[in-house]
Amino acid sequence: MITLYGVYRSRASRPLWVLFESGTPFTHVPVIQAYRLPDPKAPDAPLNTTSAEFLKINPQGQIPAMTDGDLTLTESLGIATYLARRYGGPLGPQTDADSALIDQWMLLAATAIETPALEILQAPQVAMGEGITAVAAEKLRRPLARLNAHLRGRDWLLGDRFTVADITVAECVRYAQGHPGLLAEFPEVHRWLTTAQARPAFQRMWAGRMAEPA
Ligand SMILES: N[C@@H](CCC(=O)N[C@@H](CS)C(=O)NCC(=O)O)C(=O)O
Repeated sequence: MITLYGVYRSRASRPLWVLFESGTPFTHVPVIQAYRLPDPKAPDAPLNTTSAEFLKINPQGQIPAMTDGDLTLTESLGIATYLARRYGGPLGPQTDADSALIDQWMLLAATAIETPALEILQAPQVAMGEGITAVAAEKLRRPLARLNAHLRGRDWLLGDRFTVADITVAECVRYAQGHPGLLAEFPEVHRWLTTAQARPAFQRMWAGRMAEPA
């Protein structure tokens, strides 16, 4: 039985989207980030990333984490791809080439998109936010241009099949969606992201997220 640890308002959104796409049953344990609590060590504090019980699952104290029988995994992208391979049917790779392409796009998202996109998401809360946003947007233009060219004439990253690659990349690009004009520069990325986010499984994940306190 799968147990997924981590609130919706975290990178747990990635495996949650995979689980909802595939209709896989799981137990959800909504561990919250300690930094979001006034006193994470208080006796009545909810289960959080510094709780002793959770540190037994992920000694690094980060969400998401997952157990499936004897297997314990951390790292949202590793969990998402495991779930897609093991339980996701067409969401996962069907051939070695699929497998390589899923890794390629996931690694592009993790190394070239996630950090600058997060800087855009968090910029409104920090000093010098406008400057940070401008620099981050410039860093994103190169990988977004690549995605844009690749998606021309394709519905999804692997062609006509929606896969875990679309989930992992879309969840990283999402962080930059608040930028006022960036995605308009990349219409194929905009089309692809909007279509992915219209899927019932994304909507279910998003509703879960909205139901949690900000
Ligand atoms: N590379 C990790 C990053 C995990 C991560 O930073 N998780 C955040 C929530 S999205 C967290 O647990 N923050 C609490 C902390 O770092 O103390 C992954 O993708 O799973």
